[in-house]
Amino acid sequence: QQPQPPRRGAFIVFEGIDRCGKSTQTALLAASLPNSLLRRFPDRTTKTGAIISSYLSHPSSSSASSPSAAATPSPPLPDEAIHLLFSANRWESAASLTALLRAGTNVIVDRYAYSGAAYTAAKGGGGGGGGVAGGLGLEWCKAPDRGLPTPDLVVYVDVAPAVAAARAGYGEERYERIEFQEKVAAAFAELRDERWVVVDGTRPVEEVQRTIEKVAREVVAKAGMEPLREDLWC
Ligand code: FDM
Ligand code: MG
Repeated sequence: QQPQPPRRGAFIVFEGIDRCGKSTQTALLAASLPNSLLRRFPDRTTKTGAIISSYLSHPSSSSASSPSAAATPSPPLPDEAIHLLFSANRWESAASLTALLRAGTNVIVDRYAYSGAAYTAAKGGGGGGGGVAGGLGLEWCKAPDRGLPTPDLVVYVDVAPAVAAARAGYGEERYERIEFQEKVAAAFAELRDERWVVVDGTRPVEEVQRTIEKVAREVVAKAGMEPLREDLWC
């Protein structure tokens, strides 16, 4: 028998609209799944992350007149520019994610490229449908993330925007408005692929957790037999 290389880890992505319960569920899964590590996007600890974090903390209507920018007000970031920063923020981590996965760690991430495409496409005319290739159409939005590590599983935590809006802390950040979140949800629906599992985020936390843990364990068992792919949306 040849010595076996270490089994690779599984790459598990959580997606959903704001306040759907992703952060709770990613933390619970990371705590219950052996040999796993939790990351989140945007990663606000890097240089691009600091710009993104500041962008998100301003309400969309008054981004140019923030008191903290009073001395030298900088113009608001165009939608295209912030979109590319979110993507760059993922590319900054791509090599370290693949290294962890190859070394056998299961990597769980709270948001990924699907959020990147869905949130920007939602600005570009509702769901990004209609085969729009330019502007902020869905294909344009997906392009910068092409070739990132491909998840083995995307857990979509499904909660209606009106339900999410009633949860604590809603409205603190830029995108947390019901009408916008409806468009984000429509764009997410267009991004669904064979790796997605949709879970009902209105069920009790423990029930959602058990459902996710069961799927995740199956994916972890299978991931060890398949090569890691770095061909997202290629
Ligand atoms: N978001 C997140 C984007 O618009 N693009 C992206 O690529 C990512 C990863 O940032 F409203 C949005 C989604 C959300 C906000 O994320 C911050 P959290 O997970 O809600 O903190
Ligand atoms: Mg949020």
